[in-house]
This record gives sequence, C-alpha cells and structure tokens, in this order.
Amino acid sequence: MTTTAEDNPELRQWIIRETETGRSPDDLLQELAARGFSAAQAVDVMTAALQQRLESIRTRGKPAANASASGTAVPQPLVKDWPSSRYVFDREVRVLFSIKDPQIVLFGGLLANSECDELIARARRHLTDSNVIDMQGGGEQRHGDRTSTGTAFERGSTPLIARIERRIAELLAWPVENGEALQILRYAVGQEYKPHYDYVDPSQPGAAPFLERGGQRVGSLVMYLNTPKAGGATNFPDIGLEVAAFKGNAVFFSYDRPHPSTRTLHGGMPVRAGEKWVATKWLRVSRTDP
Ligand code: PD2
Ligand code: ZN
Repeated sequence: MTTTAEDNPELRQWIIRETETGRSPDDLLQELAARGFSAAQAVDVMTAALQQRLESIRTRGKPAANASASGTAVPQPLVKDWPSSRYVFDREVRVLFSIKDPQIVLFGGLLANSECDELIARARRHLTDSNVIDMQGGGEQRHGDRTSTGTAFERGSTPLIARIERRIAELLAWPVENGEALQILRYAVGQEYKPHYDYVDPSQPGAAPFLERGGQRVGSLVMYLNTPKAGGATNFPDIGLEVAAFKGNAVFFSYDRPHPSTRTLHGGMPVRAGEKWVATKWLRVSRTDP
C-alpha cells in the first residue's frame, strides 16, 4: 500500500466501502495508523476518499466529467495505469486488452461464475423474442437481424443486480442512474445479432421518444454469462476485431457521437454449437428510466 490517497485508488475505495457499511472515522484512522500511516497521512487519505465520494454523489445523474477526444463525455474506464488486476467496488477485475480509437476494452472476470449462473436462472423464466427500437414509429419491433430471445431487469431490482450496477458504475466512471435496465439475451444455435450501432439515429422519426428519456447512448458493456461451445463472438467489422465470448468477461465500447465514423459497428456472430447468454448494459448521456 502506498502512502498517498492520490496514487492509491484501492485504498480510497476501501475507505468508502468501510464508511458506507457503518465504520466510524475514528475506527478507520486507528486501522490506518496500525497499517503504518502517520496521523497526518491518515487524515489526508480519509479526506481525499470522502471528498471523492461526495463528488460522485453531487454529480449523480448528471453527465460525468470524463470527456472523449471530441469533448463529449463518455464512460471511460481508467485503464491507462491499470495493474494486471484492480479492485473494482467489490471484485478484482483484469484488463485483457484495450484500444483507444474506437475505445474498446475487454475486461476479465468482471462477473463471478455464480453471478452469471444466477442471472441466467432468473432470466430463463421470462424469455421472449428480442426486439429492436422502431425508428419509424418509436417503441420496439421484431427484426430479422436479431434472432435471440431475452428479457430485461430493472435497475436495482435484486441485490445482485444492484451490486453489479455499482461495480459497472465504478469501472466505467459513469453514474448508475445513466444506465438502462440490464438486458439479458439468449442465443440458440444459428441465432445472432447482425452488425448494428447501439446509438439511435437522431434523424429518424422514432428516435425522439427514446432520446427524451435520458438522451443518447454513449457506451455499451456486453457481459458474457457463459462460454458457448462454438461461435458467438462479438465482432467489430470496421476494425476486424472478434471478441470471443468467455464466461465472466465483458467487452466495453463507447461512441461520442451517433455516427458510423465512430467505427463501433458490432454484432453477435451466430452460435455454432451450444448456446450463448449475455447481459448488456447500455449507458446514456443523462439519467434514464430504471
Ligand atoms: O451478444 C452480443 O455479442 C452482442 C453483440 C452486439 C450484443 C449486442 N450487440 C447488444 O446487446 O447490443
Ligand atoms: Zn449492440
């Protein structure tokens, strides 16, 4: 453990968590002293951690301050100086690869196996045919490009979902309230999600009702809940990237404008053997419906 809060995000997170579970500042100061911090260092560390927490409460529901190259705020995992793994909210997460333009990051071990299994078990009872947003009339409609079945869980609807959402918010430095309901998809053999963009085209007549509730999507996190026997990679045709679906991993990408020049065209390739389950979290510019 290093001695300043600025270069020790794990320590800040630990202080925040301990405080939220009811530990008193005096108690924490004593533990920091026992870990070798001087009184002045311990107070500095505590102050920085609690200021960080206050700031995140103040900016809750507002666009986050992390701006992309174009100046538009997008979710932005702070992967630059990641060690081989980092403690995120309540779990060690790895960065398996990260590219800048487009911003795409593959996280290893974002979800525990038991969390994946629980999401699948809960979703299995509620599966219906997947839809896409109806760009003409608003609402949703069936589309041959998306042949999976699925369901959605409201934000915070179970303790597990609330915990995963907090982990994601910390991972991507983006408020929980700006995330859409968690969407679970199941693909059987031959099913796929043909290449598409996750933002909505604002010039289409059906976009307005969607954009009025939380603004544009600016990021997507696709979490793999199982490992298909064959097929089912998430592909990014514009940049020739295929991300293999592997249980517990998650691929994140962001787009700071609703335009193909973001090169975030992506799809779920057909499953060739077994089945594929994912949970997708889409992130909006502003606070949106749970
Ligand atoms: O299941 C996938 O790999 C996938 C691919 C593209 C999911 C989504 N998009 C999505 O949920 O938007
Ligand atoms: Zn997508």
